[in-house]
Amino acid sequence: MEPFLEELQRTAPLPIVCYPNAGLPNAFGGYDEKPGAMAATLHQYATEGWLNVAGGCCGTTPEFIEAIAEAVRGLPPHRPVVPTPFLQLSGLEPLTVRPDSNFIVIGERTNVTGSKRFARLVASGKLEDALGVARDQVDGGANILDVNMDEGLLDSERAMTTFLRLIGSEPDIAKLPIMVDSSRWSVLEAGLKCLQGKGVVNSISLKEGEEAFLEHARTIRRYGAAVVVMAFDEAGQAVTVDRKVEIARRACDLLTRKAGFPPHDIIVDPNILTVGTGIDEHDDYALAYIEAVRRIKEACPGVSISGGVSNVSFAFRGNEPVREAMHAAFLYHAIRAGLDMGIVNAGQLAVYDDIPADLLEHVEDVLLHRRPDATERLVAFSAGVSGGPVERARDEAWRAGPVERRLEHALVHGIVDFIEADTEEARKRYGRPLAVIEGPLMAGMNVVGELFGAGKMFLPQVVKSARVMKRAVAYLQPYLAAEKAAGAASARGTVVLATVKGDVHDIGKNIVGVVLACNNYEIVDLGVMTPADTILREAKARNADIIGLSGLITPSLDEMVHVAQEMRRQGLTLPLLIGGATTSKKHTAVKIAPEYPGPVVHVVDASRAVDCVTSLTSPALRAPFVTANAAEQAAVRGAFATRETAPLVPFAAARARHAAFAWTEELIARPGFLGARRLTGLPLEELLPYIDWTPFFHAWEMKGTYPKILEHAAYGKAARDLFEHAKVLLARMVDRKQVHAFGVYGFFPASSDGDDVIVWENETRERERARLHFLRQQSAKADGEPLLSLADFVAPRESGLVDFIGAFAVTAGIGLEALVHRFEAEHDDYDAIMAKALSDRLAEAFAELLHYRVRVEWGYGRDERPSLDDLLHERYRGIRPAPGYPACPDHTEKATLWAMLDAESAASIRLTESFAMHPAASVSGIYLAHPEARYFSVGRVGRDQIADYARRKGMPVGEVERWLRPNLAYEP
Ligand code: THG
Repeated sequence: MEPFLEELQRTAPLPIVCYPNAGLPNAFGGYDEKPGAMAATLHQYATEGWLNVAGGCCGTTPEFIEAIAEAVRGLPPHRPVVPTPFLQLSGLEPLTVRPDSNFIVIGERTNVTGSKRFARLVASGKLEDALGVARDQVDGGANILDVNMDEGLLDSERAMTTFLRLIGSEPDIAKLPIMVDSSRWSVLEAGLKCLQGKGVVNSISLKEGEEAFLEHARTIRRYGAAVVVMAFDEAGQAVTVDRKVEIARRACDLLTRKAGFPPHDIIVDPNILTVGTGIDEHDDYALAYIEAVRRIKEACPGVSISGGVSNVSFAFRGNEPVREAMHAAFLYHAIRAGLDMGIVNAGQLAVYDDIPADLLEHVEDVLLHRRPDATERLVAFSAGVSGGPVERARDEAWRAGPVERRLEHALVHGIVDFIEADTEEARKRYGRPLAVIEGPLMAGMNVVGELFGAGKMFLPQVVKSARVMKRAVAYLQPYLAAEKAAGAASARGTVVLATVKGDVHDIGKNIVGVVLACNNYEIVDLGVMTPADTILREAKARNADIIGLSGLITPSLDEMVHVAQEMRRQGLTLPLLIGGATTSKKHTAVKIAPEYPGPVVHVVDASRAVDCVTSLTSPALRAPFVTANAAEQAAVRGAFATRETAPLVPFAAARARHAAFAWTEELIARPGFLGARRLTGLPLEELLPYIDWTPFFHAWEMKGTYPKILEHAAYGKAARDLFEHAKVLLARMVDRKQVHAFGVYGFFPASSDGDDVIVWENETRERERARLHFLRQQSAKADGEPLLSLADFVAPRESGLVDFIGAFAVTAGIGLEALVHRFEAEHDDYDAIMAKALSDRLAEAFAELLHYRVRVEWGYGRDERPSLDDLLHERYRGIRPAPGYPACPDHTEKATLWAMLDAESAASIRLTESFAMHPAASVSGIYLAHPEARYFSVGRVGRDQIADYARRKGMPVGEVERWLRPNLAYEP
């Protein structure tokens, strides 16, 4: 083989080769493109990192090749960015099957044995019409198209070839990956030759022994396709659970060890066999399949599972309603057991919840073999069930009720579809717009409030209700204005909300605003980064009843104290609410409440805000509420003042107990490059596999871990609905590129110098580029346990070795603001909050993806093969602590990172005066590669350390204290 081909095969098993024509042929069949222009285009592609091989085809000459070679010389070859451990298929468009993907629908109708119509059209050569069958499956929601031409009277190889080529020129069909379905190898191979993208071979099995199996598997691999393996072996078809699992295990083992298949390119089909045949041995077939799915998922991690769903109901051929109910019920149970995909009649899938209860019971009796006479009973019952396919009709019975009931229903269920018409109807009936708001709309919101209070509705649903309410009010607005009654506000009170100066986080604040607005409070939302004087000015101007402050980063705690002091100075007495991630009951009681004579109340989460505001604005409830709150805070302060604090280890002694490593050359990992690199134009799709969904549910105040939370009984459908909606919005944000991900990261020579880390200009270690300052633990620990500082994990200057440190800043919030404004303009707080929460997740996913890439580029992680779960639980070498978090709690160190990376211009992330990152959906940190580096909390530090730290930073002690005070309870 040519050395360059060998090199290519080693470095890029799936190379991207680009050798274009010199433009389109002109009217004379000649080519008009010039070498320079073509070379410029290929230069651009190569600069983007898209190419492994470049060249020229029709119309090019040696001059072209010379120009192209010159234009791409020295440019880096394409490398797959991140290997995804998921099944990825493609037609013209990619399809990635992730553990959290929805069920994948494989359209079954393009099958001459599975559809009489299709068979007829193919046999009579009406291939154009046969394409219509394929298109119907696409329109019916198929994600993959199964094509089968196994009919005795057909030349199956030719039919397969012709039909696949025809599909290839229909982009609306060819966008799907193809599953070539045949029991004959020659037909499968004929199909493989016609696929563009990455398809699936359906199927191979061990029926004819290992040798043939492996030979076929290797060939499929060479074509780059995925494979379906049926649960057959030399002894025949697997019918019992044990046999299904045993064969699956053996086949997967052979495929991964001897045919070079990664598990995610294997699809196991454990045989869906027909039930309800009247033969007793068949009664457990469906159950055996479902149980096999569960066990194979465990036995063969990473593989997908599929099956031909319509097989299960062959015994009821001719009775479509019963068959569809059987398919829906079978899928319901099999998907819960872990089924990833199925061959089905796309577009004809019934919804489990829509199956009439009596039919469902009879069908499940058969499928789950719940009684010995199940089949007889279903046969008898099904005689009465006929007619068209089960309707997927949405239950719209509620539309028949009176307008008050309809408004209530729409509010409770968050349905906006009819709200304007219903509001108009109510306006006509009630005469005055205000009467509609105070009448049926408020009544509906009261129901929402009650259900929420009773734990029967959850925050996302309430926010959806609020969206309906806002739409209704927006619709009435012009009438309200005309009536001049707008001023005669009926609100229960006015609340001014703001995220304090220096902070940009507002998801929690927005949720509180929405929930309060639903409860008929007038909300004046001042947004983020609001200075104290703006808050006070607006509160006075709007004659506010309450001020609510929000913040996420620790310096905001100090800013809240400042706002309280200003309120006192200006003589205000209205209640002050404190909320946000770093706020606490303790901080509120100890640091904020003493600064202000009015009530200061810490609000744990949005669901508590209503209670609290109701009490504070009700003449009867206010006094007892305020008294109880003050008493509780006095108790907290008392406990704080008399708290027993363990003595700290003196700073000098703590330093002497640093983590001491035997530093050697081998311990140090050398990064693949030095300096900073930008990452722009990263496709958001690449981030999706790295999303950790658990914090997303927390943002909506739903506690639990993903994916278990979806099945959490307490939340009913709420968690699933929220997740579904999130996925739809996320897909739209990604597809339409509504937000963008920017990032910058770099590696630098570094040495530790005491508890500082010097970042060098270069490896000669002569000039300092920057200096990072870290704090050290001082809380007593068992003897021999080191007291840690992050500096411990970098080779000390004295060691004579050059070590390295990394830094990064990423955001997925570019463009988010515009999107959020658009939603807010449409009175859609639900999507506005959702978009922010999703951008936050994307930014974290970006940090995770980048860390993965960094570990590979740095080298020490090159041989790690972490699973997604490992990634999300950070089970790998190397850490990425962030300034402002427990291991290095000083936010001001971000300024040093920004200087090292030039992050503001490289990634468009700004630091606010409190060192919060703007946009909020950003993550930054440093990378440490030492094998024993781990996260820890600095905890309490002593005055002796504060003094030393201030000296190292060249700041007055008072200034350092200002930044550290909210973080650290240092010695008084
Ligand atoms: N596993 C794998 N591949 C498969 C199957 C499987 N491929 C073929 C089959 N089984 C899945 N496809 C179908 C397609 C249609 C029907 C059943 C399975 C079907 N057709 C109607 C019938 O026969 O009654 C036809 C009705 C009509 O003509 O309109 O039920 O298990 N890997």
